[in-house]
Amino acid sequence: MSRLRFPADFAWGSATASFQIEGGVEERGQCIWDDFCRWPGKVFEGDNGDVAVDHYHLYRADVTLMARLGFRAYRFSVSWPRILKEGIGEVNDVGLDYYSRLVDELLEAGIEPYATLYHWDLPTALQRVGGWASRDTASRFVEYARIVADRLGDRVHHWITHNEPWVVAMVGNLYGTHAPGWEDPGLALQVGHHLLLSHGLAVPVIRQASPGSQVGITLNLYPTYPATTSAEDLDAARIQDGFSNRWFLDPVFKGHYPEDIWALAGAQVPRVEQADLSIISRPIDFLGINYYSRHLVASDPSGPMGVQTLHPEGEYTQMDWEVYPQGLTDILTRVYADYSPRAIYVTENGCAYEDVLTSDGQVHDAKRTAYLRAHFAAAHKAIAQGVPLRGYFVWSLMDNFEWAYGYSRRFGIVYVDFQSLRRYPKDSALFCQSVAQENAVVLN
Ligand code: IFM
Repeated sequence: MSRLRFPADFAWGSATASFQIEGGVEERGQCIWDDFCRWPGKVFEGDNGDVAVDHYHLYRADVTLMARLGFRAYRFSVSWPRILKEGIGEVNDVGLDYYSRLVDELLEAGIEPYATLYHWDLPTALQRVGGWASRDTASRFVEYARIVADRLGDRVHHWITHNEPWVVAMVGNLYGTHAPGWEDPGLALQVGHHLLLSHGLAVPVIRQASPGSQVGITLNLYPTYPATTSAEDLDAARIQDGFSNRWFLDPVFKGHYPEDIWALAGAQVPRVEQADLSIISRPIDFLGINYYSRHLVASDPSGPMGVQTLHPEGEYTQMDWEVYPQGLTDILTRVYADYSPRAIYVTENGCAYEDVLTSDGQVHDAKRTAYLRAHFAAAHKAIAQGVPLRGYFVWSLMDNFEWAYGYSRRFGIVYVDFQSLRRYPKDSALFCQSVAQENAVVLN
């Protein structure tokens, strides 16, 4: 048995996102996910976020639960249409007050708030005038960020501009399986550029409104491995890595798009104005990494970009994502070696499995516990190799609306009965509690 101890001030937390948990639809404006849920066939069984797990009304009890589980940090997102129902214009004080109360409640419980400004719920009114495909939306985002940071900035000291801009751009605009549901490669790259631009524009604004705070961005990253050491497969891995990782990492940390992928994109490259990349690469205080799995790829001239993604033998979660803890060590060490972020947080990591609630209110989710244990150990390995990893947020605090999968995928360490909305900590929550309390992971 070995015991892996984490640095003294390590932030153990859980993460959620507004649309996935809040509900409280009557007190906010419409967003693109409300619309997407009504698009027949796009979301599992037409599920929606109207009630979700009603965190909007149950937040006090949820904060108490987090504290009971020993978490000292919580990553949540602010719903733009709850602050500005039309995306711009009149501020919805009810919405701002809600987040202010949430933050107070967290602080009182000894939990440090980490606020994400955009976790995918773009106001419908802004989508009607082009959404992220329009450069104007970047400026609208900055106004929204200023309003939120002005109100919460005295108490929130960690800000994340965007969650997974790759997913917003590609899954929403290239693959069409997320809102707004388009399938247009050029549009997707333009959206990605505007997301990055809005990030860079917002950084100094947040810093001004929230002096002394730490500002960063969260990217979903996939360590990418070639199937063999052949030149073709190595090339396929380079391309896949460029598309999934470097397309966002390079602009943020190096002030340019990766040349190889830019060339591959041909006529689909985004329109970029002169100062954009220096704005996008303004220094940030930390990088958030969301890690779930890896890519294993081979060359395939008939595949997209000449790449085929393989499905190796192994263990998979209910999302059909391979369980690959070593990938977390690899992505953390690689990102630190290539980009030197000042600090890194794992802002999401977790898994969906088919959980069963027993008649006495327990969930014995041994696979999730094993998954988390192995990934915590993988993070520890990276710290031992010098990576400045400052915290780790489990995705997710509780079962919630899993986007196109609706309520059919449970990522929580707390089980939610979607009918009664009662919460039941799973065994994995108790495991996280022991890790957070002891600041150490025990390996069998
Ligand atoms: O639920 C999502 C979250 O909103 C963003 N990152 C991945 C999670 C699991 O799919």
